[in-house]
Amino acid sequence: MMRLPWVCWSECVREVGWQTLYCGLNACERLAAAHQLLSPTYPSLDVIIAAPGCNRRLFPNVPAAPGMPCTGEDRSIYRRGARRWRKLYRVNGHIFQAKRFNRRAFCAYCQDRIWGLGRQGFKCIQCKLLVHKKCHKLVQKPCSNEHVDPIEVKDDANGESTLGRAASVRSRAEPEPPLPETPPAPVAAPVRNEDLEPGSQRQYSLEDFELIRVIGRGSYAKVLMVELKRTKRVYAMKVIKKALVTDDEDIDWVQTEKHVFETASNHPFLVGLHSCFQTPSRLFFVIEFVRGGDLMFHMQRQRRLPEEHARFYAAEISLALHFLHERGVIYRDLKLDNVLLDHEGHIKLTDYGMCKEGVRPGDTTSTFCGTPNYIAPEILRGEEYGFSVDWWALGVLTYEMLAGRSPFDISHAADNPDQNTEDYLFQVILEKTIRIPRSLSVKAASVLKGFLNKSPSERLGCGEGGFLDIVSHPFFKSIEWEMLEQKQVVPPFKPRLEGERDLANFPPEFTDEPVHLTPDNDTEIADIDQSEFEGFEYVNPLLMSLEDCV
Ligand code: ISQ
Repeated sequence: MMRLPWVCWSECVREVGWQTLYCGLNACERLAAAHQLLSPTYPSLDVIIAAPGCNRRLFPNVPAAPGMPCTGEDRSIYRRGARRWRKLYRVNGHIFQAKRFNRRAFCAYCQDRIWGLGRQGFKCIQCKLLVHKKCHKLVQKPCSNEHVDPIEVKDDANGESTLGRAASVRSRAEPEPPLPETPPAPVAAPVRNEDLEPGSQRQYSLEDFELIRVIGRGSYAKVLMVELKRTKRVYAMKVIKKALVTDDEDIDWVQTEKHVFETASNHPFLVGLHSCFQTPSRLFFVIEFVRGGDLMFHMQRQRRLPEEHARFYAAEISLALHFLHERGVIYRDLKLDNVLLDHEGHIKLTDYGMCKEGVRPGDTTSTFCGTPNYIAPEILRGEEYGFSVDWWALGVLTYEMLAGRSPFDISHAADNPDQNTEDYLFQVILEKTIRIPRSLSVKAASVLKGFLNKSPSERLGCGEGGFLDIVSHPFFKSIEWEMLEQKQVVPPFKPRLEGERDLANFPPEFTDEPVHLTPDNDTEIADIDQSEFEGFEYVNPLLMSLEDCV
């Protein structure tokens, strides 16, 4: 386990709605990395860190009032992104990662070509040796570059190795060796609208939209509020830099996100897709705009929610998850930040980049991924898992709504460097008995215990009765599920909105950001294999016909 040379140091203490934060951040360059490693989730984590010997402070001030940020404070640091840990296979000193090759490459073991669909090849992340997946265990030649990248690898059941921690694996070694040349494919040329057959779908491009404001930001993407000039309708636009989508696993998530968007467009509690297009440097998802902000934003202002409110959100989220599960999709990234509220107060889940598609009942998968505070014990134990992980995450989220803190709140451990790591959080998730606040009703306590059962086979929603066990749980007795699914139940809270474009429910650290996209950089573009993004363009026919009604 990595030891961190940080000491805990708090300067000013303040109330931010539902939790206490100490701020007084240290401005040394390692802050971002240290923050990622030290603070397990978002705000509850009053760790504020300073490197020994570094005394430049970002916030040597106290906030004007409880709940207000310190001057210069960027609240986005409290939102933690989801991660996908890569699976690596160690053989003869090589550390192989699955790769998809769409250019010519040859197997160093059998000399045949590596080509085709799926992750057909393996590449050593140290010496860059390329082999077929089927040949990787047979490689006799030891890795020539074993000293690079000390990476923590834990053995999995197959005697192969699964990586434990994201930060260490994300750092990539040297640049890729050149593969035999084939000219890079051009960006799929957008069809010009005037060339389309009457009645066929028009393609969109950046020129069709006016960029209005930044409304969100994640590790890979920036989300903007935009206007489609032709109709004056407002949309959210997720912008992803192709240069950040560099390896095959990343390209997979872009494709998964697009597929799930297409499925999601048919459900009232899932954000739907309007269109997709690309420029040489970026991918664009145009998404329906959901105006009420996310549950993270609202929880930061509410401390905790009345049971009635939490029940309503948990029930709508359950319907959205069940819809995805029925279509073979594990969502894998349920968290407060990904639950949006529409203008009436109904929920919509967003962000499908972590989803796993093609899962039939009884199927399992094994990728180690998610947002640390919400990761289910079976993932942490390295077990194969299925839809159960989403019901666990719903338990964590419902607990947060009802208790105003995480069930795995380790903020008390802030000043102990050994207890401030992600590994410690994972140990707590695996071993700690969850304490339910005594202020909660018996039914609420029971539903939380049901979802937060560390054994997936005994977890609520995962037994023989499946989703019906959730529907019939006493906590949800007052829910009329059919009415709920039709949006016929009035939400308990209506976001305050003055007009269609009011951004009062989005964090100012995003909305105050300048909205422009940086100009394309030719050298960066030259390194992008555009063939990876062929066929990304998409127009949702349902939304198109709605638009034509305008
Ligand atoms: C839609 N509306 C508002 C915010 C959003 C954030 C991410 C994705 C879609 C969104």
